[in-house]
Amino acid sequence: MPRRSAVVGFSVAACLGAALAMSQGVVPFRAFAHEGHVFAAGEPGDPKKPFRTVEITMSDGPGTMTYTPNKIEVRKGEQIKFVLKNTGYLAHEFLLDSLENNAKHKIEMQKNPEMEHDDPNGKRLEPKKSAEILWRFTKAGTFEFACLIPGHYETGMKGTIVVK
Ligand SMILES: [Cu+2]
Repeated sequence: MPRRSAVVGFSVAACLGAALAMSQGVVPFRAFAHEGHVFAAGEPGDPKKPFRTVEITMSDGPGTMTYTPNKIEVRKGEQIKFVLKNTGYLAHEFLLDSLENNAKHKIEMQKNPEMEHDDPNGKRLEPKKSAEILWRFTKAGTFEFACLIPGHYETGMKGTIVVK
């Protein structure tokens, strides 16, 4: 099960980083309250609370890979249901995180290109598939959604979410 262990390995690394940050007194303990997961962009949403639906299409063509739209504005505290549709010919992913975490994760993905995601903040979609993510944006700031399959980010698969 190389895929599974790759994902676990990444989580352990994230937790070690969290523990180190806590021991240095840099980050409050509450930030790590989600079963050991660190979600920089907020937290998984509550389907019983109101949400706004944002549809995002993933597509690819000769020399291009895109999310449409690739810029979204959200109010702090708002819940968004992302309806993800892969209309391309290749598999794509949608990983919602801080720019820093996506950059670190991208390096992990270069070592383990087969790493697959099915997490509260990230999905991998085969061609012509769709998926949903319900997310609550609890923090103001600029976050990113990205496809970290090697080569895709560089070809344009990144988007910005501004939380005000
Ligand atoms: Cu992609």
